[in-house]
Amino acid sequence: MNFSKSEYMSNTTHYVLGVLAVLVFMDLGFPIQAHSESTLNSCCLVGGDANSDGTFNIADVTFGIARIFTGGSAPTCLEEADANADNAFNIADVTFGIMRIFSGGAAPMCPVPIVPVDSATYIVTFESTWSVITHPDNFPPNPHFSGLIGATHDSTVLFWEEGALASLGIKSMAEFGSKFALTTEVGVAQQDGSAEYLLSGGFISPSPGSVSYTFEITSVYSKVTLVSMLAPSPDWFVGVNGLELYANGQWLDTVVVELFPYDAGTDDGIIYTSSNAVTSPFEVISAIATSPFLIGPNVPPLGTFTFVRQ
Ligand SMILES: [Ca+2]
Ligand SMILES: [Ca+2]
Ligand SMILES: [Ca+2]
Repeated sequence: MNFSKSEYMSNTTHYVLGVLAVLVFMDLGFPIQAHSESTLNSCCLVGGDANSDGTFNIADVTFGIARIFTGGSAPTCLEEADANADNAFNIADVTFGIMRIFSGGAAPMCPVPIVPVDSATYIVTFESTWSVITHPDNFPPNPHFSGLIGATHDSTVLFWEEGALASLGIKSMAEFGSKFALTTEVGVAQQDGSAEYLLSGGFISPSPGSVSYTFEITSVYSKVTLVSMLAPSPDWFVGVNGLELYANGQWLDTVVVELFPYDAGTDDGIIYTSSNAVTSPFEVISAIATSPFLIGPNVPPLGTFTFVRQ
């Protein structure tokens, strides 16, 4: 039987209207046996091309309906059948295809394959060398470091940075060794999806000494920020910001970071035991390259963070 173009269009329209009626019927709450298949391979060349013949058209919609409702052939490439690119092939893709063909809906696309989350456990050891021997200039009594505090996070958040003003969390950590405000800031980052785990470890007293802390980390939030106040001091601290532990799809086995002193820019004191003197206005965080840390031409490190994957 031959159809004229108008008859063909009319038949196709009736067919699609029938399918839409089925879909509406389903949306009203009458369950239709349908299945959903996940798409994790990466075979997609033409988005929405459920029958993998190199083009997307009404035949792909028909193919998808046959598969879902009447046990028709499986797509050779599920990603091509996943017209709405949500990493699953199901009735929503048929609807998406119909909308594209008959109502000017969005064009089908190849889905971005889901990358599995990779997790790891690390032990960080903070070893402080800061002592009257390494930094004899006005070395204070009771030298210690406050409890480790920080987070694992992605690249969309920065808790501190040289050249930037300190947050309230960094200020209170650097001046008083307090974890409270920085913990709140990590909580905000967790809420907005930029940080995953709060890191909160032990202190060192007296320095020199060491403390270790074990933490979990995942490849989605593979950066580490971790800080500690050196005390007594006006607003001085050590730490890392956004240290990357995952590179080229692999966890780094061991990362050693030498720690140098930073000034939070919030207290004016110039010796370890200076009394409180608010910096006004606040200045940016800066590496300290002067007394009491400058020994000859250099500032010797105050210690190290060693991150070892378990
Ligand atoms: Ca096709
Ligand atoms: Ca889909
Ligand atoms: Ca200061």
